[in-house]
Amino acid sequence: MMRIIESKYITSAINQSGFPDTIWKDFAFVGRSNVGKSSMINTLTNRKLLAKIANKPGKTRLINFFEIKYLAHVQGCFGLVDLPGYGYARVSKSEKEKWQKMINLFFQKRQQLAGVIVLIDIRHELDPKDIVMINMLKDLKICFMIAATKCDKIPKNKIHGQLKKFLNELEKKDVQSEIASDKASNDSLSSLNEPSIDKIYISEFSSLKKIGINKILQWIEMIICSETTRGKVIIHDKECLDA
Ligand SMILES: Nc1nc2c(ncn2[C@@H]2O[C@H](COP(=O)(O)OP(=O)(O)OP(=O)(O)O)[C@@H](O)[C@H]2O)c(=O)[nH]1
Ligand SMILES: [Mg+2]
Repeated sequence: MMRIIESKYITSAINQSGFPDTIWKDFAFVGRSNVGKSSMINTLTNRKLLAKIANKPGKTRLINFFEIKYLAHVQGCFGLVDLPGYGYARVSKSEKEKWQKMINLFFQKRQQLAGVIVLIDIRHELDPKDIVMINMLKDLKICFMIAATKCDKIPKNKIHGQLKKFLNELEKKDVQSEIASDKASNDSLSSLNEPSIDKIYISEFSSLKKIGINKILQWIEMIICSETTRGKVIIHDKECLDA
C-alpha cells in the first residue's frame, strides 16, 4: 500500500504556459464547486492547509499543482492538480466561460495527466455537468474514478444504497461502473488490476471522517504502475522534492 511521505505546492496556472514541466504522472480533481476537491487533497496528503478550502463555493480559481512524494515498493513522485469547480452560480457568465475554457484546455493539453477523480456529493443527484465531464474524459481516453464525498453526512447504512443509485444512473448514461470493494484484509482493490476507461470505479469518501482514503490511493497507485495510461512514465527512486 502506498504511503505519502511529503507534499508541496508547486505553482498555479491559468493556461498551458503556466503548467509546470514535471516528469511524473498527474492526477486531477474535478466536480461541482464546494463538493470537497481541495479538502480531498488535504486529506489524502494528511495536510490541513496544502490546498485552500472555503465554506463558500468558488474558492479555487486557478489550476493548482502539487508534488507528492510516496513510498510503495519503491519511492516515487506524482502530481495532484486542484481545479476550480463547475456550476458556481455567483460569478458572471464570462467568468464562468473563462473557467470552463481553462479547465477544458487543461484536459486537452496536459500530457502528464494520467487519471482524474470525479467528485460528487453523496447526498445529491448526478449533475448534468458531471455527465458532460465524464463524457469528455471518456472521449479523451483519460482514466477516472468517482468519489462520492461528504459521506459523513448520511447514515452509514445508507452509503451503499447511494453508490448503487449512482451506478444505475451512470448505466442509464451508458457508463459501466462498479463499487470499489472494501475488504479490510485485502490491501488491493480485488478486481482493480488494470486501469480501464470502460469500467469506472466508485467509492465513498469523507474528509471530515477520513473515510475512503485507501481506495483513492490504491487507484492512484494502480495507474502509476500501469504503462497503458496517458501520462508520462513515473521516475522511480528520484528525490523529486529536493529542489
Ligand atoms: N462534512 C463534510 N464537509 C466537507 C467534506 N469535504 C469538504 N467539506 C466542506 O465543504 C466545503 C467546501 O470544501 P472545498 O474542499 O473547498 O471544496 P471545493 O470542491 O474545493 O470547492 P471549490 O474550490 O469552490 O470548487 C468546506 O466547508 C469543507 O469543509 C467532507 O468530507 N465532509
Ligand atoms: Mg477548491
